[in-house]
Amino acid sequence: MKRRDVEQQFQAFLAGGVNRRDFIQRLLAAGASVTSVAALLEACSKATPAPTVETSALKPAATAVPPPSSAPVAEKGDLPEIEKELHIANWSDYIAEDTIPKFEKETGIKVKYSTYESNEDLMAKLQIGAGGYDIVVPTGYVVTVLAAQKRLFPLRKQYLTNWKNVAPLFLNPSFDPDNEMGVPWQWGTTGIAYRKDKLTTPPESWGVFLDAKYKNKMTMMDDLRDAIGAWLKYRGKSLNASGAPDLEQAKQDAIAAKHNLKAYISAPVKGQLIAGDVWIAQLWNGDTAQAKVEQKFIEYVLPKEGGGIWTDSLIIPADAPHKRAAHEFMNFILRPEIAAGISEFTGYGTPVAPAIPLMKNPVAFPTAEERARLEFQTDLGAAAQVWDKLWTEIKAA
Ligand code: N2P
Repeated sequence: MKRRDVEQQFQAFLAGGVNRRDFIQRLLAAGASVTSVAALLEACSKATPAPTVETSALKPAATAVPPPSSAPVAEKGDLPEIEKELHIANWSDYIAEDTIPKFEKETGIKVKYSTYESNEDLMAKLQIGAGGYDIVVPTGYVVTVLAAQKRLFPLRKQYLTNWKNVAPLFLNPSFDPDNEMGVPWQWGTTGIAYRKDKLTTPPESWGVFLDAKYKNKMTMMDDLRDAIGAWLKYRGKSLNASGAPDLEQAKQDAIAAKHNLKAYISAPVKGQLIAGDVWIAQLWNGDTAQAKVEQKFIEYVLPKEGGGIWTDSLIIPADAPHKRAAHEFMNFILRPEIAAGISEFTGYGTPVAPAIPLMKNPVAFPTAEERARLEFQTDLGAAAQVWDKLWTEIKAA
């Protein structure tokens, strides 16, 4: 989409001629990506309406305006009685098989459960506003974006009696400094899964994806933050970099590697790793552990240049229809035995401290040496649009 068209839509929106939903739909229909629309809306929620829109108006301005009238005003008090339904959208393969049945049996609440494969997918589900979701599970930097847009319902801690079980490491994260918005769900890292029976030497660098020897036997994640982030790390940069030269270099590296890739694919690559169609895949530690249960030759490595570490959180969208039932679910998964069951299945780390001694193979918190190589993704702010454009160019190359 041309910048001029974006500016026209943006101006009409600021002038009140286009409602929020139409504005979002027009941008998406015209080919704008969800990440750039999200960044624009974030800028919007902070920008003062202006008669003409200069490029600078696309950046957050200092003066705040109230949230759009469609966003419910945050209530601090009690919620009505527990609703009988709950709609959850979560990443695929990210919960134990018995978690939902147990919750339904115990509470009588009927759960509708759907899945997605990336934060981009999740934002698309939320942006079109058709979901009616009560709980979704974004990564930390997305919590920052949604909170800035006033699209989250602040937690009512009076219903979270098990909050005391959250390990201190997960209290007051930078993306939710006062723990007002999210309940930590799982944490993990982004590295490389590989088939040790197919390779002579284990991969140790993101540079392995540049090696034509493994052409069509390798995949990287279908996620711009992970896929571009890896190339920034490869060159010793931050995976949150926004400088033009760093991003240009990452683009060159990504395009060079793309010629060797079978696909950009995230969690669903597990089947191909198990079958041996893929030997080397950029992947998260937990999904790798799930695949290893079925194929013992699958291993995981954190490249020497470092990778990503993240926490995903349960959050309640501001327009969620069943907010009290959502709190019941949050409190349920903070129970040690329930949290242990979830992480035993997912292969990710649990933020619920008393769950750890109940587990056979708990994921250990990263050591100081590992932490030094790991970096949290943060909100890119205005640079999100630049990343978006880069990703489109990489995909088209
Ligand atoms: C889902 C794993 C999602 C982790 N299988 C991404 N933060």
